[in-house]
Amino acid sequence: MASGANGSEPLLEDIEEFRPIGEIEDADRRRRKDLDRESARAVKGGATRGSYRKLALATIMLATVGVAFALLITAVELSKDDRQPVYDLNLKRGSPEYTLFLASAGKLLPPQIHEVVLEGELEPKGRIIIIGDVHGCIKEMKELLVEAEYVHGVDTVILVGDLGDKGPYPLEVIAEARRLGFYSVRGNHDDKALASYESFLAGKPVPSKQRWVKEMPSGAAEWLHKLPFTIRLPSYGLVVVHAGLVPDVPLTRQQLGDLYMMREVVNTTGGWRAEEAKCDPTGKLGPAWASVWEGPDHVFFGHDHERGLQRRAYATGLDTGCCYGDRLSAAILPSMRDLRAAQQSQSGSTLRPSLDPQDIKIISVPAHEKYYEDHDPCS
Ligand SMILES: [Mn+2]
Repeated sequence: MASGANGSEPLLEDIEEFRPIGEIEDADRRRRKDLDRESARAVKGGATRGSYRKLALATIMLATVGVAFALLITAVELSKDDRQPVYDLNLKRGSPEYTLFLASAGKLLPPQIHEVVLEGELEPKGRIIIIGDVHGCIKEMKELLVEAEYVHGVDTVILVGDLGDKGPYPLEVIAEARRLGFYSVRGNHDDKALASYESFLAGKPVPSKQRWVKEMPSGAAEWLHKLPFTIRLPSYGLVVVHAGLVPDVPLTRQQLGDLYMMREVVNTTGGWRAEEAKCDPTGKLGPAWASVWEGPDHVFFGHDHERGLQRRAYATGLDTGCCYGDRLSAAILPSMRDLRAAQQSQSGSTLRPSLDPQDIKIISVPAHEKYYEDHDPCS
């Protein structure tokens, strides 16, 4: 690993923690082989003493110990893996582009896939500002914060992911997000950046779109690596995710690839299935997932600049294509204190289970220029 600003190597340590199942099985097989060899040696020693009974007993005991040991190791490895129960990455999609996007997921999983931010972690007077796909547009991000009258240390900012690529200042966006303590979820481009960074560290070629990762400080890479796939704020009844959620599937059963890639859903006999129509030549274009999402959580997301701003009863899409020369947008939610006060004065009741769309204020600023032309139908 290239030595970064602080010279530490936690990224690789973290990766080690999330070894793919295949590797775990290989290690287990190796252990079993070693045990077999030990067992064979014991058998040999026993035979020279000429006692077949002792030999058989030793073999059985060793085999038992071996099996018990192997089971114990497997159990320990599996229990380590409990945090990531169902991450089939949907590699069966068939489209080579689709699998390309999932280059790093699975070996560079964050320590926390689904982060929860409790009310006690928010400033009581602070608002929630959720910002759409920034893609390196640092000027517009700063202008949007001014437009939002963002107060550092009071308001909570959450980015919907895709911080880099396409736009001109990916490293500055990451640095500013870290400096100001923003939350962010992982977007498909953050994932690609991580995969490219790993390639760079390993001395392998880096795709031209991610050349910027070669300048990325190790601390920034580590920060990027830790971004969860979803952030939930139970007090607001909201979830932030980069691309979307499949209706009727619990958060922890959602496929990781879908969380940062899906745009549409297709209704099947087994329920809804995520699609990324542009990336799947065989896929039939289904409805936008947000149009069939029925809550109860209100989902804020990005990734779908072609549909632009989406305002649904239980979902708000915030990718308004800043890097394509359109706009950078944000949703602003009142502080919990103000939200409670307003709702109590309206109905005298306690907080509704989900956000009312009228509590969500949308702001945006125009892009300074068109930074990127979309030649890649899959991004
Ligand atoms: Mn995206």
